[in-house]
Amino acid sequence: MPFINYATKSIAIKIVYYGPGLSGKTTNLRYIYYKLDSASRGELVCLETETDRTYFFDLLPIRAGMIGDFKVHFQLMSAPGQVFYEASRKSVLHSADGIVFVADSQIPLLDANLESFDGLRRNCLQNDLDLLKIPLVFQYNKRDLNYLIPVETFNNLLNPRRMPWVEAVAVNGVGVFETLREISKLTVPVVRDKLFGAKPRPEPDTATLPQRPPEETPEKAPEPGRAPTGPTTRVVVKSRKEIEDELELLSREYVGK
Ligand SMILES: Nc1nc2c(ncn2[C@@H]2O[C@H](COP(=O)(O)OP(=O)(O)OP(=O)(O)O)[C@@H](O)[C@H]2O)c(=O)[nH]1
Ligand SMILES: [Mg+2]
Repeated sequence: MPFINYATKSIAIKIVYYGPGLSGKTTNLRYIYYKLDSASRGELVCLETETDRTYFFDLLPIRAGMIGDFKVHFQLMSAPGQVFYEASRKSVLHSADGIVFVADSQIPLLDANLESFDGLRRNCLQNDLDLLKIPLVFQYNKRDLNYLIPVETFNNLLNPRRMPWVEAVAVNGVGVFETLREISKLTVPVVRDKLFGAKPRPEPDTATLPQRPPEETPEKAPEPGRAPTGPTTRVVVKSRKEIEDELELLSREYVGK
């Protein structure tokens, strides 16, 4: 669930880069950090060992346009890939709004990718995240190397739902912003719908309200502590199309840099 701050009119959407050790998760975040000017992003925080391996997480906040009059920030986080950091992976995934699975395309690493994806399933379950519903994008990284796992094999084994996938050479920036754009396109509308999709809550005199059409699903109560409680709060939001256009523009800006 995204974090929404009604006082500062900002929404934080958490995207977790997940995948086996050394697949290139931190490399993605570093590239985004170096390509964006400082007005569009915060500082990159990397909690790493002396050998540049993530042991807890990386965090990069970036600005991502508006939903209505709310500023949207993405909190890009990478989870550590090394097998013994399972507890860190689980806590980084907590409350994720979207996941990028960064796979290593080298043939000998097929098992490592599959194990990592199994771990993702397990950690999603433990975090009450539904891997079949949460926005998910696959990045097949290191396509510059020899002896590659074919994309078709990857899709058959990891991605039977055919969620978006991107072939990447993250170390050169190839596919990095495309991946970000894909996960943005999936995440923002879901977040918008979760937060503002339902009609404003009725005033206490419910008898004066028109009947809800039978096919509509009932409004969900806002999560405690995350949404305003007063009945007067009203948020005007853009349509899905407008948001997608905005993201398209934004990603063109990114890619152009
Ligand atoms: N050849 C090649 N090397 C890459 C590519 N992307 C990343 N690397 C290299 O792979 C190594 C590991 O990259 P990281 O980004 O640190 O990997 P990670 O997924 O964050 O690893 P952990 O923190 O241990 O989970 C680094 O030496 C990168 O330069 C790529 O597309 N091609
Ligand atoms: Mg890392």
